[in-house]
Amino acid sequence: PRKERIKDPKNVMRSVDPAALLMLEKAKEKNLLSAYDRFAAQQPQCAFGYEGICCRICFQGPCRIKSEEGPGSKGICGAHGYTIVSRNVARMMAGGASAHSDHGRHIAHALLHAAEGKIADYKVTDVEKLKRVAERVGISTEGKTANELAIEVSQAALEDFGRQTDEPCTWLWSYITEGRKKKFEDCNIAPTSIDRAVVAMMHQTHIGVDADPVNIIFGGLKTSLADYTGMHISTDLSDVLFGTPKPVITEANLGVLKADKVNIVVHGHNPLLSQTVVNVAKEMEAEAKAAGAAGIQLSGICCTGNEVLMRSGVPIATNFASQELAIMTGAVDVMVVDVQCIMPGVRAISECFHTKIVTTMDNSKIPGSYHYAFDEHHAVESAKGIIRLAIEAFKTRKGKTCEIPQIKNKVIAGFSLEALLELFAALNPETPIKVLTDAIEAGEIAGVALFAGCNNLEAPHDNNHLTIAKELAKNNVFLVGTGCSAQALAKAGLLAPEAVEEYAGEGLKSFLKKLADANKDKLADGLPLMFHMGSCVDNSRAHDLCTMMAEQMGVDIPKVPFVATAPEAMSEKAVSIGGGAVAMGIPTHVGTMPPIEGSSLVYGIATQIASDVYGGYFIFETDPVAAATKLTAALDYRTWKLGIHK
Ligand code: MSK
Repeated sequence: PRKERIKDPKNVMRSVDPAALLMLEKAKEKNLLSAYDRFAAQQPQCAFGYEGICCRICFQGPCRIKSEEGPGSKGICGAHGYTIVSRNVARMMAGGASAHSDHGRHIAHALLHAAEGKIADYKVTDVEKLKRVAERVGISTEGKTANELAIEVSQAALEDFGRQTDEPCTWLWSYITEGRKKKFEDCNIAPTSIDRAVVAMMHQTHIGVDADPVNIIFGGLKTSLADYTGMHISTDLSDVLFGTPKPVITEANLGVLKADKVNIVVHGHNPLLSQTVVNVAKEMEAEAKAAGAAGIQLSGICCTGNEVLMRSGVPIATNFASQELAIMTGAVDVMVVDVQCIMPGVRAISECFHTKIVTTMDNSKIPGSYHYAFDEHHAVESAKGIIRLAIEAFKTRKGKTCEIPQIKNKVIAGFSLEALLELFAALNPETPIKVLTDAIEAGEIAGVALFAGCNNLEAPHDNNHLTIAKELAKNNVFLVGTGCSAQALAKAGLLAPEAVEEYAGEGLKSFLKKLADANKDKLADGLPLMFHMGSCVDNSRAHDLCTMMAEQMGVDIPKVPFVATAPEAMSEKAVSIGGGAVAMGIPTHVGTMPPIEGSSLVYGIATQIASDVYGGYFIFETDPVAAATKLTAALDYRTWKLGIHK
């Protein structure tokens, strides 16, 4: 697939999102550049780097694997291609684990400081969730106030970052099956602490340390499980601070921007500031109106967008690949960004408009942007400052034309695991998860697929997400999603009930109809084709769903009809999430090629040896229709092994 990409630098179909296509047309007219143009300009990309056989770990290099034999077939130190490929990919896993976990650490500190009374702008919002988490991680709730419990829970979470003894991370061990615990112990891939797993991986892949690709990849899986731990901490403690999501009805795509309102777009991943902006914006409507605006319009991009969508119903503006296109509408007054997935390109494009880019985190600045140093002690103050900056920017926009594509779709989202189980409970109050597993056992649905991950312009923007989702729905697969994948479907209208009628196979349709009928009193609008479970870190919610299914079915995860797909993966976090899913025993499709094709041995470890050892494995398939066929086959194989005949 990579060779085709290099031969086709123009990547003719750039997006399947009609709003993005409209903006790309306008960009062309005005000669505005975006990631779509830069992708084409980067072609042909370096084949050595693309295949993972470029080593830059020491600066005798870069070394490239140039031939099959002779001195050019190894790095200067003698590193084989398989060592170079595995070191590179394992370092990606460590990078992803660092990003998710640092986010989790930030949330844990905020909860601890709020509970200790050191910060006033946050508090324990969801006491029931706090109790559930405490019980799950083995902390007694008896006779403790919410703050006392929150202190113990956040301290236990922080211990998972820096433990120096050899017990596995609490958040990992508390949420997985007994079978997985044994497997991780046998393979020595259970992290004892997040920071240690990442440091160990950086050491293991230093020049002249580990040359064994299996050992390196297994070390990478340990960082992936550290990543899982950090994601789970982020999800749990965000729910405690801001509330566990419940179903919300909202909209998605660039049409959610409003020319007559102050448009504030929140972008990145960490809900600490963005949720405060959302909360404070309600109080500042009057200030916006005094400036001549019809009000404040909030919208989101990437996973900060997902966090505030899930808890407050804030509409989605767009997803990763098209973030610059939102600014090209001329309607965005402030884009407030925190960490991860923020293209530095947003700053350059904002120069052509009145838009202000506001960075907020010490570790994530863009030269030339406004920086509001965010600390949780002054969250409300920072949020107010940012909203006032947006109101000022709105004043300078008055009289200028906005070119907002009038394209948006209805979205039903907010399906935390708790919310999903509540839907099931309407049919089976005793054992809600049985509603799902019974439907699989009856052959009504083929299994469950988790859609995760990013956009990668190697594939036409959003095309893989939509094609695979439609194909799987047609084949009666129950769909859950997170991140930019769920946003792709939201923008295209697949998180609206109408999509069920249009795309679901007969079995899935009848299953969703029963569920919708039983929940009519709570969700009169019906149910979506895919259940949006949240941001990237909320893949932990989907993992918990899979674990519950395993426990209900009385098997370990490698036997559960559950698959995952990252149709347009691109980030280190995606590599880490993928590694974790495979270690958990889940067949995991990736629709854009990670840099591993330079070693058939590493490719084999990912696609076959992983399966033999963990029961989960990677499926690399860039054709979305073929990918859907392979995912359906993986589900069918598992249902057949369970003795379920459709
Ligand atoms: S934002 S990691 S592009 S999903 Fe979570 Fe989207 Fe991927 Fe970033």
